[in-house]
Amino acid sequence: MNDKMVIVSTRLPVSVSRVNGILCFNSSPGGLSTAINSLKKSDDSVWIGWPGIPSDDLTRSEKKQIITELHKHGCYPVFLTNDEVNSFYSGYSNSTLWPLFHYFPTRARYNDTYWQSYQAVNKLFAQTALKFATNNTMIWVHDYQLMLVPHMIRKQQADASIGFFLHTPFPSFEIFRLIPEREELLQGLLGANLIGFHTYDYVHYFLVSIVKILGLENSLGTIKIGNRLVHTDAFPISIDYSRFAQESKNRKVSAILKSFSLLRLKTKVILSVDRADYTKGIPERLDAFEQFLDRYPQYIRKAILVIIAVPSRSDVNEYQDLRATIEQKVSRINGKFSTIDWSPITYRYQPVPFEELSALYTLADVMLVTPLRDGMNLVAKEYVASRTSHNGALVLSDMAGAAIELTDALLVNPNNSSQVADAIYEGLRMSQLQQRKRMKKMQSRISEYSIEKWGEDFMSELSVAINRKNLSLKSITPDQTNTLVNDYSHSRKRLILLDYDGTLKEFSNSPLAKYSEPTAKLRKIIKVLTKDKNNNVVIISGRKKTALSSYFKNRDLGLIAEHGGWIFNLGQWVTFNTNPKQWKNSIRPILKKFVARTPGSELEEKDFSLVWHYRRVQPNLAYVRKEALKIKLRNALQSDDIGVYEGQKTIEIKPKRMNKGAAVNDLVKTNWDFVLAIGDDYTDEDMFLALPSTAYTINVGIQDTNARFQVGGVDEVLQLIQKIIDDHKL
Ligand code: ADQ
Repeated sequence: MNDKMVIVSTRLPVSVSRVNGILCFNSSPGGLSTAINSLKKSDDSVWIGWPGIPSDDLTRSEKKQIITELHKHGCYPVFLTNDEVNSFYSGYSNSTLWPLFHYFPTRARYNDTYWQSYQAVNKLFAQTALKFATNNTMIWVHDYQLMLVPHMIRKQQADASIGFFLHTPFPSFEIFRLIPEREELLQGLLGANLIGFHTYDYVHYFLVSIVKILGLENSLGTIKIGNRLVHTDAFPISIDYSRFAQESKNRKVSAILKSFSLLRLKTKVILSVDRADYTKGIPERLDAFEQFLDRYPQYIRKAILVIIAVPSRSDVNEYQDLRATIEQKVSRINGKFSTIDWSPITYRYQPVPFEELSALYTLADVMLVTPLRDGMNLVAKEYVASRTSHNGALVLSDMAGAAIELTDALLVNPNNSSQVADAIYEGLRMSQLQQRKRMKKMQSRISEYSIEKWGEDFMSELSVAINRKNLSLKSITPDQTNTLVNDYSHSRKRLILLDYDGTLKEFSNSPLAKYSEPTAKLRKIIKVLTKDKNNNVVIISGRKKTALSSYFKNRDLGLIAEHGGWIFNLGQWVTFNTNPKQWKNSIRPILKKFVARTPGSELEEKDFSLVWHYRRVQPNLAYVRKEALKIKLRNALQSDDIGVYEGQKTIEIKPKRMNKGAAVNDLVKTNWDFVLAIGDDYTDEDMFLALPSTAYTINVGIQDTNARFQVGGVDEVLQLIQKIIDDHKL
């Protein structure tokens, strides 16, 4: 990873604490820190985040000391006050978003002070990131605490290269919609060029929320927002595989193992390692272990459960309660099954050093990883990597993202305690052959896609996303614009085909003609263009002929209405279409029913087509209705000649052969020296295809197009035409 990178995450890999008045620097617990720290970063990369100690407790010289010490680790601190830590970190991040993202809505707290603080702290992070960002810097923002940062950076630096990765699950729409600030959070993320998730399920849930809450649709995971493209994809996070594999053979680890073996005395070890978090399902796991001993008493004195819980977020009430619950359960189960010289559960509420963790992974016959929800879960992967002897069994919750990759684990529903109890039993009894077979398969998957690959994969997709913004958008460059203007000036016989709505005029909320009158500026531009005797200017639109006639009275201007249904020729409107009465009569009642059931939608009846408009419909309802309507219409249409087309917030039913391509067929037979065609939607694509390859075809927008060039919006179209006019005058 050689590009300059600014990593932005709430916590740094190094945490600062005060012990007996002295500042201490330790590595931070948790999956994000473990994962990103394993990436090899270039020397001028920097990782910015909160060092874990509130700034109110620090003197100026201590802050300097922290900056200097962190600098040695490639980090830079964002200092947060006690209040900010309470409202932003413990509050909005860990008491609102965390429970919701893990499907615990009843634990979520909604508080406006939390939200205010979340915004303020996100701003602080964005500003700090911008201090380090130069033109070719990749900014990689991490996790649910900083969802507003991408948009905040984008506002300051429009062409910034920003990636975002979410380490938690992205919940389904029904959960996400509960968040009072759901729109702002989604808008915040859409500031990024690439948004990564652990699994495709999370990508899908995100895209559903985007369409239902913001009304933005996507094409194969790419969302168009304004004149930008935002890409989404799944990048299942991994671990530093070789570090775990090698560590298990380390001498120090062997020594620790030896000391364990003395205690083991042929006891089977079931291991559980987590941050002490209610999402990890530790109390539920204890219940399952109790059931296991009840059901399979032959394992009393023959199997022990080692529970390692690393303290986490202990200033949040839920976490204090959780610790109490775990400890009560441990002591009750120990009380129930212990003998004088044996207890079934060994419990530690503390972080363990890496060598010891590795020794425990090497020791465990069964690894019990049963979170109630988990974005990925690295512990499961760490266990698999540590099993260099290829034996051991992994019992894994199917609510963890890791379950999608580790299908050779014993997969369980963590809420089904009897299933978990049986899986422990199955793991302990599994034959060596079976264990090796399963373990090797899982190892081959994880070793191939290690943390470094994960990081490289994300960064290379980010580069693609950034380049795509410039390359495949076909944005017309200043040089190409100059050539176009020059060709215009040097030609004598010109054809200019202009779509109306979305090209010359911004969309209005209503399809009624009176709401989309041309502006004075537009009228002037059209007048100047048509005055030039060398120009044949044609407005080619889906509008009704009455609308176009009322908009433009210029005698020299050609008009094509209803996508070619009507052509204004020699002072009168002509058509070649047949009477649509029959198919319209069968389709109209369906559309009327949808209008009645969908507040804000309208039916427009043109001479040769019917259009259902949903621009003013609540986005989530529009999404559902539009999909249902398309299916209904396709089933109802008897004739192959009539098609159902999705336009800009419209569903249009019209004869297939009535299209802009057919409409310009006669026009292109003339020998023109210069052809310019501009349009914004699918109807214009037919026109682009019908024109000679030398024509200047321009799509308005950023979707895939047959046009040779693209411009961002109506303003740019008008600017381009104005430039043609101005330069031609010179
Ligand atoms: P976490 O919720 O922290 O991570 P996880 O992925 O399991 O969960 O990572 C925990 C890390 O902490 C592991 O590397 C583990 O070795 C370490 N650890 C746990 N207990 C420990 C102990 N007692 N002593 C020492 N180390 C301990 C978040 C998301 C996850 C996602 C990761 C990475 O919640 O779903 O997998 O980020 O994206």
